[in-house]
Amino acid sequence: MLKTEEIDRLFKAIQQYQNIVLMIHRNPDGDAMGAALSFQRLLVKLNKKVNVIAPNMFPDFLGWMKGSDEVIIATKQFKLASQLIEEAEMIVCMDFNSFSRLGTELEPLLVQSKALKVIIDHHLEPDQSFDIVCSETDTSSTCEIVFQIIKGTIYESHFDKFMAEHLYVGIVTDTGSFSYNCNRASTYDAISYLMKLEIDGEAIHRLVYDTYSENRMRLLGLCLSERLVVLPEFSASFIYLTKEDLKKYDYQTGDTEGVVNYGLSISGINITALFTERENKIRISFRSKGEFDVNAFARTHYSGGGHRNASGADSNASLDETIQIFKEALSMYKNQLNF
Ligand SMILES: [Mn+2]
Repeated sequence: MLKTEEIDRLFKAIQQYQNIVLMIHRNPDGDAMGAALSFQRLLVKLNKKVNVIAPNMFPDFLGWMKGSDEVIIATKQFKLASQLIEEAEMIVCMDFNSFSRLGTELEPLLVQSKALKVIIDHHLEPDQSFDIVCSETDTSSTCEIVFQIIKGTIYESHFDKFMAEHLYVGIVTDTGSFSYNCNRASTYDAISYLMKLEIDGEAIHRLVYDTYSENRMRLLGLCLSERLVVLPEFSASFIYLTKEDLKKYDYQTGDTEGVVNYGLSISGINITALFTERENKIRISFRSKGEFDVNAFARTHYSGGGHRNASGADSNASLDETIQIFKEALSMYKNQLNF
């Protein structure tokens, strides 16, 4: 549950501090961007100096979001990012639950910072290192939490079309266009409220989803025809991509976004994974149906984490070894997976 005391403390801190930094996680997604840009909009209206910092670049399909061009990308402007973090009186971490999701360059800066540290997030088991915790795992998205935080306060009158569009992006993308993590009436109450601010949900959907490059579409084709492995005995599937695959299709950040979900679209499959071979590690995404907990699965077998039905991890083993670990882990859950 979002605690009203924490929301009160958050707004008291906002009144108190002038210089605020909003941080989002590595590989920013629609939820992180939507949450930070809408919250920034509120804080700017309250005459705060507020910057959004992302560890690395957001995908192109979010480039239309107003204010995205002012997000400070640490890989491009590290000096500026570190200076802003150092000067900040208050740092709000949005859509991630531990400093480690910032990557090795920014993490120490956050740890050293004397700023008041706030988390606004919906991932399981947030770090204990935050001063103010606005975390609720039983919700669609961080954007929905930002909505809940503001709604019902004296700041509610600041909601505008700009904020509504951005919050809508986060809810749509974190629920896969209302196909998972979306069985709560509160999500639709929020959507209904945002719609009344005259946003064009259909246009936003097109801007976010109908943006494939030819290479990205062909990479998806490769994934489905050549790189998909189905393991019916475990109700499991996985897709893998090698470095060479990514190179061949001129991989751009975000090109594998959503690919993992196809493995779960097969009838009778209850867990799936996407293994992507990057420069010095294997990036893994997990998805599951129903009660099978891929947050616990990722934590136990790969020191990763996330949500019950969507999680991720990095592996330092080779691609083959990483896939082997997956297969061996599956055999421990055979009964839980055949539901
Ligand atoms: Mn999220």
